[in-house]
Order: sequence, then C-alpha cells, then structure tokens
Amino acid sequence: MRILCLYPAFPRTYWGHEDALRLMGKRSLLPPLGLLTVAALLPKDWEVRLCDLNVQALAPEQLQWADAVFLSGMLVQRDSLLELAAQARAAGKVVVVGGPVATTSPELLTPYADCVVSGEAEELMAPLCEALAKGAGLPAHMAAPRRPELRTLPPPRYDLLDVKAYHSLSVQWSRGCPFNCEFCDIIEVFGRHPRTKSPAQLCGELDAILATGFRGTVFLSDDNLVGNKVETLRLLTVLQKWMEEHRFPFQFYSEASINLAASDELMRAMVRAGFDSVFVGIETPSTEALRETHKAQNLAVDLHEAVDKLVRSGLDVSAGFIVGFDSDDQAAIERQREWIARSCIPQAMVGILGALPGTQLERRLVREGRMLERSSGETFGRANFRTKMDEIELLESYRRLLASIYAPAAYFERVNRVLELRPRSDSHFSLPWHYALRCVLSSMLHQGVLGRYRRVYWRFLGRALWRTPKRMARAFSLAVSGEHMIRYTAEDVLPRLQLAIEQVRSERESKRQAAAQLEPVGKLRATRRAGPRSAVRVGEDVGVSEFVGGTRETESVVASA
Ligand code: B12
Ligand code: SF4
Repeated sequence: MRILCLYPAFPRTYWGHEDALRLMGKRSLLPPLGLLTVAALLPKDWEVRLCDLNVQALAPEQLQWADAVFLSGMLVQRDSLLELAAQARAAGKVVVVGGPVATTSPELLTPYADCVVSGEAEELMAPLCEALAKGAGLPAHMAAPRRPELRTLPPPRYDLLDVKAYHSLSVQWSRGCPFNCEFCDIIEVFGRHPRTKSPAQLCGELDAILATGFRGTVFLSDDNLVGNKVETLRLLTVLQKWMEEHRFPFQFYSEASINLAASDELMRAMVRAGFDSVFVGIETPSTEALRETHKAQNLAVDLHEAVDKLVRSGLDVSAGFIVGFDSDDQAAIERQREWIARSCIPQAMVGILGALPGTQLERRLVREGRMLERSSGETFGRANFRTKMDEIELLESYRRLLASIYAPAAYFERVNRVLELRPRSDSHFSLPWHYALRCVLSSMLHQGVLGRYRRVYWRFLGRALWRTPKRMARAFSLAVSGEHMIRYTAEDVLPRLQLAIEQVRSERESKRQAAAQLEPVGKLRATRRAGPRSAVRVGEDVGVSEFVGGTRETESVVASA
C-alpha cells in the first residue's frame, strides 16, 4: 500500500513567523508531528511519503504514486485542506483525514473524505489499516474509543522530512493539562490528567532526530510541559544526561503554565537540560477576566514577577494574550497594553477571544444565545459570538494595542529588557557558525539597511552591544523574530482590523436604514430564528440550528429595531 501524507498550507499569521523564517533561509517553523506519528503506526511493509505544502508544492506525480492520501490540519488550514481533499478525490484516491479539525469539527470534513478520524488515532490505526488493505468497508467516521497510553508508541517518522526546510523539529512528551480554562479545547480533547511518555522513549525520539542530521531547536509539543511536574522533573534529569552525552546538539522550548515560575527546581532543571525559552498563557492581567475564564493558576501569582523570574532563570518568555472577555472594557484593554509594554515579553501573541468548537465557552455562549458562527480558527479578526463589549470599541482597542506593542521602538525596548535581565548564558548549544553568520548578515541587511525601522534597529544593537555584549547571539535572534511581528502587524493585521471596523460600521448603517424602512419587528424576529448564518461556507451547514443567536445582520436589525 502507498500512503501519501499531505499537510495543508497555513495562512500567514503571527504564529507562522514567515518573515523571520525568510531571513533565516527556512521554509516552515515546525513539521506536522501528527502525520509523522500516524505514519509510524502504519504496517512496516507500506510505503509512506510526506508532502508539507508549507515547504513544497504538491506535484501531480506524488498524487499519482499514492493509493491513499492521509490529511491532517487545524481549522485555520481548512481551505487548503479541503482543496487537497478534492484534488485527491478527483485523482481517484482514498482520502483519510485526522488531526485537530477532524477531532473538533468532523462534520466539516465528512463530505470531502472517505474517512474522518476524530481524536488520538493510536488505537484506531490497526482497524483503519485493515479496512484500507481490504479496499472496502472504510467507515465515514471513526472516533477514538479512549485516550491512549503514550508509553508504547514508536518514534515519529522523522526520516520522511526534509529537515533543512524547518526552523525547529518537534517531539511530544505529554498530552493533556490539569487546568480548566473555559476557552480551551485541549482539555476537552486530551483530558485533564496529563499522560506522559517514558524518559527513555523521549530520548529514543531525540536519537531518531539526531539520525536525520538535524541540529538546532526542538519544540516539546506539549499542551503544558509542567502538567505533571513529578514526571517532567524525572524527564529533565534524564534529558540533561542525554544532552551531555551527545554534546548538546539541540536547544529546547515548550509551552507551560505560569505556575512553572513557582518552582525553582523545575526552572533550574529545564535550563540545565538545554531549554532556553517557554511559551506561557498569560491571557490578561485583569483579575475579573481571569476569574471569568477559570484561569485560577494565573490569579495565584504576580504575573510580572513570575515572567521576570522565568527570564532571570534563563528562560525567555513568549506569551498568549486575549482581549474580548465579558468583563473587558476599553480601560481594561488599555491596562493590558501597558502591562505588555512594561513586560519582558517581546513576542506577545494577542488574539480576540474566540469560542472554539467543543469548549466550555462555546457551550455557555450557546446557552446564552450569543453564538454567531462556528470558529474559523482565526484569532485576529471578529469574534464569532456576540461580545459584551461594543464590537467597534473592542476592535479599536485591540487595534490600538497591537499598533502600540509592535511599534518597532516598543518591541526592541522589550528585547533590551530581556537581554538585561537574562543571566549570562552558560548554554553549551551553538548554531553552526556559517548558519549563525548568515542570520546576522541577513538581519543587518534586511532590518538595518533596507528596513523601515533601521534607526531603531541600530540603536537597539548599540545598546545591546554596550550593556549586554555577551548576549549578542540572543539579541540577533530576537531581532530577527521581531521582523515578522513588526512587519505582519503593520502590513496585514492593522489594515485587516481597520477593514473589520468599517465592515461593522457599514453593517450597522445598512441595518439602521433597513429598520427605518419599517420592517415589522415580528417578521424580523422570525427571520432571526430561521435565517442562515452570514458566514456559512460550503459544507458548513451541519449543526447550524444550535447557534440560536442567528446572523450578525439579523442580530443588529433586531437590536436597532
Ligand atoms: C505545535 C502546535 C502548533 C504549531 C504548529 C506546528 C505544525 N506544523 O503543525 C504552531 C506553534 C505553529 C501552532 C500555531 C497555531 N495553532 Co497550534 N498547536 C500546536 C499543539 C500545541 C501541538 C500539535 C502537535 O504537534 N501535536 C502532536 C500530535 C502527535 O498530535 P496531533 O497533531 O493531534 O495528532 C494526533 C491526532 O490528531 C491524530 N491525527 C493527526 N493527524 C492525523 C491524520 C490522519 C490521517 C489520522 C488518521 C490521524 C491523525 O493522530 C495523532 C496521534 O494521536 C496543539 C495542541 C495539541 N495538543 O494538539 C495546538 C493546536 C493544534 N493549535 C491550535 C491553534 C488554534 C493554533 C493557532 C491558530 C494559534 C492559536 N492558538 O490561536 C496557530 C495557527 C498556525 C498558523 N501558522 O496559522 C489549536 C487547533 C484548534 C483547532 N481545532 O483547529 C490547538 C489544538 C491548540 C489550541 N486549542 O489552541 N500550533
Ligand atoms: S493552561 Fe493552557 S492548556 Fe491548560 S487548560 Fe488552560 S489554556 Fe488549556
């Protein structure tokens, strides 16, 4: 049997770091670990190939070669995913889709695939392969019967990758998170009891990466690295030994909850094992909003102090933030802006609150009749539910916040602060000199010579050289990351937000005019109950009835009537 694994293209987002990758000569940030994991579970005599659309275009011969196509992806990749599924079907191939979107919204995919696989696929692979081999009896939908144990999994098929194309490779140590944030779909899918692999198993995966020739950064693709602190501490001890034995070929980063900062022992162990940064969910400094979203772990600490402590211990912090909580108003978002501006977090991923499918938040909003449309996975546009805050005020506050924190001077000020707080690095990891040199020269050329913010850039480098000369490698690496955050904000996000603001204004105006033409309110109410959602796309009609809130248009007509 010949299986072609296809990974759909991402749209340009903050997370993709596209402009920074360009300066580094890389094509994608991370590989599709779900597909590599699934590929490792196929019968040994099956042939497998991978085409990641973020790295290379799909050639017709690749499709012709395959008997079946395996697709994976998140909601934000849906357009590309559906296009690939249609292409594969048109070529007469069997199409199987799994991954985040197949898990949370299988109904979006069933019309386009022969089989949609929801949930963690480990225990489904044997029956799936059996049905594929027989060439008949493939069920339209398969759902994982339970959350599998991770301790018997083989290493993902890293050998399928063109490793040079990726900035980082990834391994996964655990799944699940013990916390209970209302907007989070992780806990719905992966549960609140973190399951881990064994330390030896993880080291086996690192051996497999080493065998590909890759040297560089490795992302521990966990929902929360410190979800099970005891097991993670055990891992870190073994990992440190493995790294010493292999002369520190990698540098690690991961995602963790902020309570990591309360454990000196864990932070020290992470740094000793080769971690140099961590992504944390700060969400908001507003205690009302944190309470509202059940983010208790963030209420238990002083957030600025916790971030500083992580940086002081040797872990750079990037963080997720959210605007648009029910308790938010313009003043709260302004406080959030100030909070970020004073922080040591150069890369603050700020999104508008969205209700992802299957989350507690979505269930509450459905109960409250506030859902407008199913989430598209897009966190930088309009909310998919009726916000408590006036929508124009929310979009304008959000726009101001992003414009301010990604003004070049503000970004580089936060980077200088990190460099000054960080301890002198005793990391044994270093990039190959020719690659590091390429990044430095490319940064100087694109940011320092051709860049629109070149004066700020040189001032930043001057201060870094003067005050923190031993940390210049990190200064360049954060400067390169800044290229994407600054450029993408100015070129893409701010104009898109401005458009969204104008769209809301014009929707309001046309509804005001429609209401003025004296449509009977009763008739409008009936439309509101029966009317289709404004943003429904092909194949999206399943489950519309649960979004009692109706369309944006009918909502505002009724409101103004
Ligand atoms: C790593 C990661 C990323 C990486 C992406 C790397 C990459 N190339 O894919 C980065 C950092 C770039 C990223 C970005 C984003 N991400 Co992300 N990310 C993750 C994370 C933490 C881990 C994914 C992973 O590696 N899992 C490990 C593998 C082994 O698991 P898996 O992919 O689920 O695969 C299993 C099953 O799904 C299934 N399976 C998967 N594929 C297939 C295919 C077939 C054929 C079969 C049969 C089975 C199958 O079997 C596998 C084994 O059980 C997840 C959280 C999570 N735990 O899933 C979020 C997650 C996938 N991301 C998410 C989101 C929303 C985003 C962003 C939009 C940002 C945001 N949070 O707002 C951006 C968008 C990206 C962009 N550029 O536009 C959501 C997706 C929700 C959804 N339903 O679509 C998740 C679930 C987390 C969350 N709730 O925020 N992300
Ligand atoms: S800490 Fe992160 S992963 Fe855990 S429940 Fe909250 S948002 Fe989800």
